[in-house]
Amino acid sequence: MALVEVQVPDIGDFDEVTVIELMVKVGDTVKAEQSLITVESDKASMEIPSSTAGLVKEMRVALGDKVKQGSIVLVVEAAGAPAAASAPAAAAPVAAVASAAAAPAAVASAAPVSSGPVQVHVPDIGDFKDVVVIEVMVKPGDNIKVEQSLITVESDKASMEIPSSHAGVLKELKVKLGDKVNIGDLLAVLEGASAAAAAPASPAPAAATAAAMASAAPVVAVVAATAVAPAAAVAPAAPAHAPGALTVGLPHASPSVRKFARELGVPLDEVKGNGPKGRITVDDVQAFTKAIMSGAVQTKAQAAKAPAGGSGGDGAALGLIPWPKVDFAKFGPIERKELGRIKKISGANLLRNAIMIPAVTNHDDADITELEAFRVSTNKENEKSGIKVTMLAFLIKACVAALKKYPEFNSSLDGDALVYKNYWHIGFAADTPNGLMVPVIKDCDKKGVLQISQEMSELAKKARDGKLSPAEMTGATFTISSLGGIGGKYFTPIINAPEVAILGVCKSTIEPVWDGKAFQPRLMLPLSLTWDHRVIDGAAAARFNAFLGQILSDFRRVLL
Ligand code: CAO
Repeated sequence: MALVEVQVPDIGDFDEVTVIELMVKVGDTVKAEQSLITVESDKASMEIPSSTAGLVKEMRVALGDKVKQGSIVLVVEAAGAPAAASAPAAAAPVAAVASAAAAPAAVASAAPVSSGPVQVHVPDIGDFKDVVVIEVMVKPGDNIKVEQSLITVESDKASMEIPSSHAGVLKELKVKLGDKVNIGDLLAVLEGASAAAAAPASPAPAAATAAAMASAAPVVAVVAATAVAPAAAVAPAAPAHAPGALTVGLPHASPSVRKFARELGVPLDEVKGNGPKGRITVDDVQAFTKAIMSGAVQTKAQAAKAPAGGSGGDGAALGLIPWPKVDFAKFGPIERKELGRIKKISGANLLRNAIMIPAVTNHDDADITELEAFRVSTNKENEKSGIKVTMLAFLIKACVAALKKYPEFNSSLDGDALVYKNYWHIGFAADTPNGLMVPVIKDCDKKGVLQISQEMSELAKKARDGKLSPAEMTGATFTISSLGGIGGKYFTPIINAPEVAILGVCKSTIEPVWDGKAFQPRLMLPLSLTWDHRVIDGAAAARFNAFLGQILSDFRRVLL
């Protein structure tokens, strides 16, 4: 096994550059062309690839070291490496560096002298073809200086900025994010353009032109003309950033880190760089990804989608003031307990539904005196069957009758259309040790009260035992939330989207009801119907409740 010294290859006109990132360590196995270190001059950063594959035996550079062409980066134990492998790296990366750096020079030298509208074209960008526009740094109306960077393009090997050959007001930009461009393509039209007086008359040395770029665009200069990632697949055409984030320049990261972030879908402009000069490293991208996965942080996109308040977002996306942050321990002893999985899921759903649905609740009472007597006698008769009928089973049947009479209550909004469902699957809220669950009884129109009671008790048990299957929790067309067994008078249930209404039921009580001659003791059931005002109006809701009340007070109406 030959020991091979890997040297800094020809890095064009760059003299001494600083090592700002070590991408491998002793003991690592490296591939040929794999990036070993990142170096940076005052104008550009670039990655230095390995000329040979093998095991890293010794690092010869450290962070902050100054290196130049021929400096030994590291020593690898190369399996079967030819002696010549100790020569500087293959020509390809060198060309990439040189051509990227040389690009602005070509622009400047080609600049026509004109006082009218002038066209700015993609200059000679060396061997690069179909490079993707990953950043647009100017917009129509901007006052452009000579050498000011207009766009950033990226190939699989390098990213580079394309400067303007002229000064003037940007009239028209001819490219957009994601476009692929080539040498000679029209980039922009400037007006009131002055000649590129500052441009050298003949091709300037790459370093000199790059320096001009650097002074014109100091924020991004450091990522210009970067070179050489492993010769991997060409980066996807999709822009690396959302358009809104594209105004101030690329985050400070090498092309390989950029590529890595893009593969993971990490928004690089949200990653804090911990490398030298705030540079974003692979470790930073990995740490960011881990933090996202663990839920410790959110991307801006997630925060924008997340609901405000406790279940995720802080409400910023809705333009709300921040959620209050209180150190409760200051006021007394506390215990912190993470929310369970079901609470988190249902919380996020409830919050979305509460915020997004213009919901109104109508309260009413139903006289269930006779129905309750019938229920009690039915249970007595069926004692041996083991099936206990509760008021909720009657309510489900009564609701199906009301839903049939008022079909918009059994519908869902789909964009600008209403989807009416010709099936009646009723969900019922079940209180479980893990939180609220909503099992669904399918085809309630085809089932009797006894069957519904039986299914309900089975599903409620499954819910409490955490054994409900997804199929048993989906497909509801309407939901009932009954607190009847617990207490209360009225409440405002939250609609279970994409349903458009929900019935809340509380504990029935004997109340004095005027029959026209005298007060009679009647068993009254409090009903709270919440409905989506986009679909249902108040009159329909009042009718629905009234009809429900009629059925419950005389259940024979269900048959009509
Ligand atoms: N008025 C008076 N009593 C009622 C009643 C009502 N509206 N509804 C039920 N009851 C009585 C029952 O008859 C039963 O009495 P007995 O024990 O004397 O027979 C007792 O209350 C308990 O009933 P239950 O709660 O076991 O049965 P149910 O069919 O009414 O409800 C279920 C089943 C699963 C819905 C219920 O157990 C449950 O989980 N309720 C909570 C739902 C909930 O949390 N909703 C809120 C959602 S919004 O946050």
